[in-house]
Amino acid sequence: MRVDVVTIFPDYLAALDLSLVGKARRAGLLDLRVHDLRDWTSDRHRTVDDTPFGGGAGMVMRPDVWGRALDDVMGATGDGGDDGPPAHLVVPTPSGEVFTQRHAEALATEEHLVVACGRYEGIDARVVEHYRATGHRVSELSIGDYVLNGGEVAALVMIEAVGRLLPGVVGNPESLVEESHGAAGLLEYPVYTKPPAWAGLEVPEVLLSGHHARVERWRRDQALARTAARRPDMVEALDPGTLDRHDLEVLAGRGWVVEDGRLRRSGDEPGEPHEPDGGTAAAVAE
Ligand code: 6GU
Repeated sequence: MRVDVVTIFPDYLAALDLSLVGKARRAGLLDLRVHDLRDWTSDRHRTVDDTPFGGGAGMVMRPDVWGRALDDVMGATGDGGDDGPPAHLVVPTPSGEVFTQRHAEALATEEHLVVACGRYEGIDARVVEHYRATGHRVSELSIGDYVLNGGEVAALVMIEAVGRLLPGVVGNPESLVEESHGAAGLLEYPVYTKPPAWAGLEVPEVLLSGHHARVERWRRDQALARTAARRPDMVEALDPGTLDRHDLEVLAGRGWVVEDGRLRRSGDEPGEPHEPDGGTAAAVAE
């Protein structure tokens, strides 16, 4: 996969030399190139922004500078030319759809991503409009409900999430199967290693038992209980048809019932959002 990142802070992306993503680059699995947006400015001050039409606070990034940069890194025609399909443009922005593992999985199938990191109040809206109109897929994505100063940290998050899904990047592909936000729709169960006693705390006995079926059942109970305590939105999204009787008992113990083929907190009026009770990890695991 090829990934081009355009930013006014190329040094921000230096972390992508490290760890798994850095290894993937050195192994030739990921061709990642970081570009300085100011290389496409034409004035003495290398200006990338200006005041917003309509007034208001802050500055907006100019479409002409972004257009020159993106035409260069994506290929100007958008028809893919002779070097593959048109690039998929990713624009990190707090006003985008929330980036999830599903987005990471979809982006990991692309041949060429271009990530446009905005700063200030964002990029002139015509940039996204123009690249959509010229045949590019464009994804405006947020990494969560909080505000960052620019798209660079979000780009790091997305590139790491996508990069580890590329074939050959994670040594043991099995480790991608059971993790949180996988297909089961549950958070991951708690994990333990040696020593078996530490700080007065014992590893749960079942994990030392060597009884594979009991370990699997315990882990699933823990995943269900954690998800119920921390992520009621994920419990609501579960298909009760994929749950066995024991699963439903664990959820019932946490106040979840099946009604009209969907999971619902008993006692809640349909349509009334549930107030999280702030349950701690310790309360979950017991
Ligand atoms: Cl993608 N950008 C900025 N500036 N802030 C964010 C974000 C992105 N996602 C969450 N907050």
